[in-house]
Amino acid sequence: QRIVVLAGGIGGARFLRGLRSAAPDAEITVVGNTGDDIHLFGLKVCPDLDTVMYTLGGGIHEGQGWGRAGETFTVKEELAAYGVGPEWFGLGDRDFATHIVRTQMIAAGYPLSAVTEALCARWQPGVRLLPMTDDRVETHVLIDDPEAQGEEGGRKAVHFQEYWVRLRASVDAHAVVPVGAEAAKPAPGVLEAVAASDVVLFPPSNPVVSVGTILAVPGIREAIADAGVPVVGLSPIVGDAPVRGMADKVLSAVGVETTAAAVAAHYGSGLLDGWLVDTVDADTVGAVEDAGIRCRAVPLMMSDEQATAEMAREALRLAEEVR
Ligand code: GDP
Ligand code: FO1
Ligand code: CA
Repeated sequence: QRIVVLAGGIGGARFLRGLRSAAPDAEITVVGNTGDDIHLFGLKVCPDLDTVMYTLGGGIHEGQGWGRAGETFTVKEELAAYGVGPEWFGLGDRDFATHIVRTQMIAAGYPLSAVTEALCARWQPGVRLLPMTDDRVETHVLIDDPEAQGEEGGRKAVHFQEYWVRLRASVDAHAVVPVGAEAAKPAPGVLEAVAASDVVLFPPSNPVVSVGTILAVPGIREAIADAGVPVVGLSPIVGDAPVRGMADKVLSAVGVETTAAAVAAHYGSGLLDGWLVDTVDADTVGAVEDAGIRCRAVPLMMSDEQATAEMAREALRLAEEVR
């Protein structure tokens, strides 16, 4: 069985760990979000690709969900001693090595997809990890700018990481813009993997800044629709709130309510064939089905690998039902 998964960071990575154990013989291709990528200290950092790679490769800081286990921060401290920031983004010493290798290979002319493959040669994630694109795409968030002049008050765009990590999404997002997406091409292998897939899964990743950004790369959404295979998603919203993180802030920026049913409607029946909501949202199953999307309520908390594997089995079962 060939499975394609569009993944963000933590939600995508944890789901993939469950999927890998639920379908050990499947050929899993992960299309990873690169809209969160940021250049810091001259280095290219790919948080979502690295979260998937470290999580599946056994190098993740489990409690935190991102970054390396057993991490130290000597380089960050030394940079800070020079007054060189940003201090709000915690790059650890072990993680730095990944970004140095990546940046060096890119400078030597390798595309990000080749670099990711090289990094994965060490981590052996057990899936094929592809960036959504080799081109530069950067998610920016439009927020109020109290400093700006003008009667209605100005606005400014900040990098997604600045909005998420520095500001902790504490101010309203007026718009979320995947800068560069419209001119980006899917990375080599992405469209081919989708076309050859038996099922496409949307893990419980952020629908706006993870899955939404991947779908913003021209050709990917179309390839999924054209593949003619079941497309099944799992809700990252449980009990009308994100299980973790601030997805509600970016959902309201795109005019979507923070409910499992509204996220399904946002993807739409033109894209999504099946949708899993948590048992606490069982009352919304009817609304999702009325929108033309087959829906089931099952436990969706990824508390451990067994529970996550069961979620993956439910998603694959639902895919068979809608096939
Ligand atoms: P990020 O890039 O690290 O933010 O990770 P993703 O975009 O892949 O996933 C983020 C989403 O995962 C958040 O909106 C969370 O609500 C969701 N999430 C995290 N843990 C769980 C869980 O155990 N169950 C469900 N259903 N969603 C989860
Ligand atoms: N998230 C944080 O909340 N604080 C950090 O300092 C931070 C550093 C960091 C370094 C490398 C990396 O791969 C991820 C990192 N993250 C950090 C996670 C992260 O960038 C975001 O949670 C996701 O991109 C949100 O989608
Ligand atoms: Ca992310």
